[in-house]
Amino acid sequence: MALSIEPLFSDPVNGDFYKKAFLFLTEPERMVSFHVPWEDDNGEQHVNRGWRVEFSSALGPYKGGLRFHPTVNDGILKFLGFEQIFKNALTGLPLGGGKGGSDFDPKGRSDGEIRRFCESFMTQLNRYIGASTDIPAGDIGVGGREIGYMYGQYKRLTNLHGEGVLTGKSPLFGGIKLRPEATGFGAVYMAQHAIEDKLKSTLQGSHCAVSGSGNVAQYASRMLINLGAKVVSVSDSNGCLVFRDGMTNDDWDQLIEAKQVKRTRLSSLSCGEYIPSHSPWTVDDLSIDYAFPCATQNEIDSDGASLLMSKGCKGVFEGANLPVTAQGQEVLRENQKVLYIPGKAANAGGVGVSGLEMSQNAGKTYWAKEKVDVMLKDMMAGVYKQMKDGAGEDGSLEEGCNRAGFLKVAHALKELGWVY
Ligand code: NDP
Ligand code: 2IT
Repeated sequence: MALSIEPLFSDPVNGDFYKKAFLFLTEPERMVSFHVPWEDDNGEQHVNRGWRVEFSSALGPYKGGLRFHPTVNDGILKFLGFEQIFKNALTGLPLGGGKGGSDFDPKGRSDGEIRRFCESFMTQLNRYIGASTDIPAGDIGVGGREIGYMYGQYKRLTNLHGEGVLTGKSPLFGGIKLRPEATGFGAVYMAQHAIEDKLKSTLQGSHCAVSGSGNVAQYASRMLINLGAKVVSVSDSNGCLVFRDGMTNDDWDQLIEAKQVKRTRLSSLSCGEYIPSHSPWTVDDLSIDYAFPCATQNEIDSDGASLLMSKGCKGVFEGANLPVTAQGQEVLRENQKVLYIPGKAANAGGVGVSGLEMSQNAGKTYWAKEKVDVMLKDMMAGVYKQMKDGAGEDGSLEEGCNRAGFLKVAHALKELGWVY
């Protein structure tokens, strides 16, 4: 991000202002941290830490997901919240940026334990959020089930119902249709735009490696299959499941059953070839035309990026947030032909449809899935255009999206009188 923004600091007219605005944005407006006590199924008490980073409200209420994972700490949430500011700016909706979560590890926990944890988390969090203040959603370890339990507790505590205070809710109580699919579908729509525009090609028949097997990976895979691409991998933190001829619809159904219903590991699936202790970025003999990292940050290091380049990979589209390390990014930049689209553009469809859920809730109504899909496609086309325009004649798409997001927020800071 900083590498793309730095050249703006020498702009003869606005350089000093851009520098001040960037520095202003590097610290969150507010950050809260709290205890989350909860009881396991044996009656034993545990206490985890929860956080909410309210990073920037320049464009609108703080907006961003909640992550439950043992690696969560304030530093990780700050980098995620920082990225979220510029991603949300690119959606074209009036959304500020935030992120939150807990170091709670949901793996292996019963439904009752998850519910008790979510209720306790919301007992603390509810005092900081609101439909016009801060609107959390899901991220790693937080899906529809967790959002439901948190919203249930929010309703009990506040006597406010039908509020767009959380997004990613069930369509039974205000959730927008297509939110579960939005991040993965959006990443593939973005890849389609870039491949058609820059390579005059399509995804049809191409070998696409997907990492992760959670929400984003599941629906990126679904849309890639719909478009005739071969999904050659998915993964989890224990290993990689490889489909050399592409995942079939039956394989995808098995994946969904395993992950959404049984909540089990990829190693238990009877389809594909399971390679323990590997990710799609470490398997030497896997053909990859396009990479869709959809697991977590720093999953593609310089070796992974070099391996992708040696295979002739033509595009990296980040479904996850910051999945390529700084050294891995250098490898991609050296290869000037590869289409590299950062998460703040490629995965913006998730928060974009969350923004639509807020509008839907404010209107006390429901929108048809087809309507939401059209709006998601338009939004991704808009993000692609801003990225291309931001790149100008010589810049990369990476620079273009970083600059377009930043400039929008910087100009808002000036008009609000917050930076002058
Ligand atoms: P899920 O919890 O649904 O799935 C996460 C997946 O990533 C799992 O397969 C998990 O494997 C794997 N994973 C997590 N941590 C690691 C790790 N340290 N090493 C290897 N694999 C890991 O999360 P999502 O699909 O929602 O999120 C995936 C990424 O997409 C994240 O970077 C998130 O920030 C980003 N994102 C999500 C959006 C959303 O709407 N959900 C929107 C935009 C971005 P395991 O089960 O073994 O942990
Ligand atoms: O990283 C992200 O954009 C998300 N986890 C989704 C945030 C949201 O508010 O829908």
